Order: sequence, then structure tokens, then C-alpha cells
Amino acid sequence: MKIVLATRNRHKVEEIKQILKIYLPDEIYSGLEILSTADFPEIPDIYEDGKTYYENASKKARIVHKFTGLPSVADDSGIEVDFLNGEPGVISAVYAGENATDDENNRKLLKLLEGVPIENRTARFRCVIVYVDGDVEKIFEGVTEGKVIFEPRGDGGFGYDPLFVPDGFDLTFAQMPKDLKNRISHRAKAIKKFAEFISEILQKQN
Ligand code: ITT
Repeated sequence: MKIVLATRNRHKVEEIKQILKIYLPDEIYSGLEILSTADFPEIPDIYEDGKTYYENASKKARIVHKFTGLPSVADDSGIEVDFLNGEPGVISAVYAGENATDDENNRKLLKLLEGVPIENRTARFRCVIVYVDGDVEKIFEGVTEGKVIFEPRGDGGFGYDPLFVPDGFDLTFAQMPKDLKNRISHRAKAIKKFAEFISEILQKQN
């Protein structure tokens, strides 16, 4: 079976593949051909104008399914900071501007949290995964709670990882070994549910 990951974010592609490898039985993972938007140059850029993660993920999965004819899986995700009333949330990727780098987004977030003590820096990462194949649409969600620290730590991961320490840990997502982030992250929780769903489909086919 082929599936297409409807994302242009290469970090997400890498993480989703690693998480699927953790949660799918070996015989299913090895029979799965995991493609991504990068394999289909004809797919246009997708403008993310949704007000919710679901709207954006559903739009990405539907467009990629339309162009490829293959089961498509989109991820829309973001960080929600309580002190900022849930911002940046759905606009996490473009918080500091349309073409903002991760570094610019992180600096904006730190500036808005200047002077805020650690106990008030609570936040969560949320990931919404949408699977589309023909008339079938399925939604899977994962959330990981934690805090935004005072300065970036670590070189791993992407996005806001250097600023986020998940509850129960001392390391940021960017300091952790990849396979630890990929067991406890918002994306891991959502993809674990997707892996259960896809395993069932594939087992029925065999
Ligand atoms: P696609 O839309 O092509 O999938 P994108 O990076 O634009 O790629 P989103 O619109 O879903 O994806 O934006 C998600 C942003 O939220 C992402 O760019 C990061 O800034 C942040 N984010 C999501 N998951 C993250 C993670 O695991 N670690 C750090 N930051 C994350």
C-alpha cells in the first residue's frame, strides 16, 4: 500500500516515518510505501487559511489526494501558550510573518513572554492528523503539555522545539534523542492512533 504525507515540512516527514516504524508491526511497515508531497511536483502550494488545525489538515489531505489518487495523510500542528490566550496555535508556522524562520518565530514568542515567570509559561503542542481516501476521512489528535523556557536549548528537532520542555522532563524537545521525542510528542500520540487505524485496514485486506 502507498500513502502520501501531505506536507512540505521535511522534519514532519522524517518524524512521521519514525513514529510509524515504532507503532506499526514490522510486516506492515515494510509493506507500506510512504511518499510525500515532494514526490509529486505537480501539487501546487496549498494556502492554509483555515481557522482550525482540522480545517487546514483536511484541506491539505484532500488536495494531495485529488492530485495523487492515493490515500493521503496531512498534519496540522502548533504550540498553544496559555499566557498568550492560546497563541500562536494554528498560525505557529507564520507567527513572525509569512516567510518567518523558526528562529524568528522563537524570538517573537520569547519577546512576548519577557518577564513572565516559569509557572505562568504553560503551553502545549497539538497535532491533528487527517487521513483522506475517496469518501473516507479520519481525524486523529495528540497533545503534549509542557512549558516554554527562557532561552533556546538544543539543536535537534525543528520549530519551537528548543523552547519547549514537556512535563516530567528536564530536556527540551530539541535536546532529546529523536526516538524519545517520537514517543512522547503530540505527533507521536496522533500518529499512534493513525497507525492502529491503518493496521486494521491492511489486516482486513490480507
Ligand atoms: P506543512 O503545512 O507543509 O505540513 P508547516 O511547517 O507549514 O508544514 P503547519 O502549518 O502545521 O506545518 O505549522 C506547524 C508549525 O508548528 C511548524 O512550522 C512549527 O513551527 C510548529 N510545530 C509543529 N509541530 C512541532 C514540533 O513537533 N516541534 C516544534 N514545532 C512544531
